Amino acid sequence: MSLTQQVLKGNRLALSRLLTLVENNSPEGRAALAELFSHTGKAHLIGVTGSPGTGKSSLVNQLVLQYRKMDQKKVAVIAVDPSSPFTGGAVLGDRVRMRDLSGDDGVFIRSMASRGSVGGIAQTTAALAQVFDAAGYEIVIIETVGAGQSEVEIARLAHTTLVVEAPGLGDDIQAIKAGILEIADVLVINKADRPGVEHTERALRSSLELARPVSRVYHHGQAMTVKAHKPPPNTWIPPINKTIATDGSGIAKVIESIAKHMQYLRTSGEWNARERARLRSETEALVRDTLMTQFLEGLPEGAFESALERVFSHSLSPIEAAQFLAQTERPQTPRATKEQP
Ligand SMILES: Nc1nc2c(ncn2[C@@H]2O[C@H](COP(=O)(O)OP(=O)(O)OP(=O)(O)O)[C@@H](O)[C@H]2O)c(=O)[nH]1
Ligand SMILES: [Mg+2]
Repeated sequence: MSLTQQVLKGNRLALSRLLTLVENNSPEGRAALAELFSHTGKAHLIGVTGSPGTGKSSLVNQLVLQYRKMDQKKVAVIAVDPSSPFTGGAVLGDRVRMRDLSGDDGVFIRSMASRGSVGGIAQTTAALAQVFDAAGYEIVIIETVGAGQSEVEIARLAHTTLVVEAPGLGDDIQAIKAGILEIADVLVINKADRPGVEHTERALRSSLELARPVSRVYHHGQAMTVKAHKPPPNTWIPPINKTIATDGSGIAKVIESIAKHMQYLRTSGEWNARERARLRSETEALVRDTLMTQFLEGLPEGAFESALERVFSHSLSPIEAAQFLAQTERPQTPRATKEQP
């Protein structure tokens, strides 16, 4: 039986091996992804992001426990650590916090360290999520540290994004600075057992209001802005949920918010729109890669490098270089064939 067939049959060891192949972007991994694609499109991808130490892993642990208790859905967790070149530390910490999940065959946890570019992380995460989706994991949770661009990329991948805050973390909401609030579908204030929860909640609410559409009215001849009384129908306003991830308080409400968001995505047509946008940009990126490879392979040996040298010395602009290369006469046979003995 092939590796992909074993994965589809639910073999965990095969799944683990395939995830490694995919993470390393190996040819076998890419071939397997292509084979598995027709089995994907069913999973609910949930992103969990927020500043370091807000309790994301603890929260994910609780969410998984709850999903398992509720309706026995298979749940996968991808823990992404964009800041660290090694998984070591993160894995150890997360293992402790997610130990309640070990021994459950319906749960699979995978840690991933960053490799190079931001686009790389998002692409690899997407690929791993596809494998889990094909393997029948109905819920795929992606945990990532809120550190900037990579979260936005990963949020674009997730259907529902949870942004986790905690009271007293250097306030007034690191999230706003990082622009992370804009990607939130559900807001979670974790560590609700700590002082300062009300303050965090107020700050979050006011920044949410700021983001909401306003209308202008005139009062005694003076222009005033007021909040629109009712948001236009079919807009999603991120709910704020308070949790204590260490004892599970408030988790049921978060699950409810996630379910409501899912329902909103389905009824508003947003689910389809997101899926199409995601698949389109993935396809476009691959077309670009393919064309680039074909283009470079078709050029005479060294033509690209020598054009680049002229760009470096500013005797040719990048646009001129591209035009020049596009017009360069191509050898009849591809270089690879010509070079063969
Ligand atoms: N008091 C309290 N502590 C919590 C709560 N949730 C998590 N913690 C603790 O906060 C610390 C960090 O929790 P993690 O779950 O590792 O946080 P994280 O956001 O995943 O951290 P990174 O992945 O390192 O960014 C741990 O010591 C947890 O036990 C909570 O609700 N209340
Ligand atoms: Mg963590």
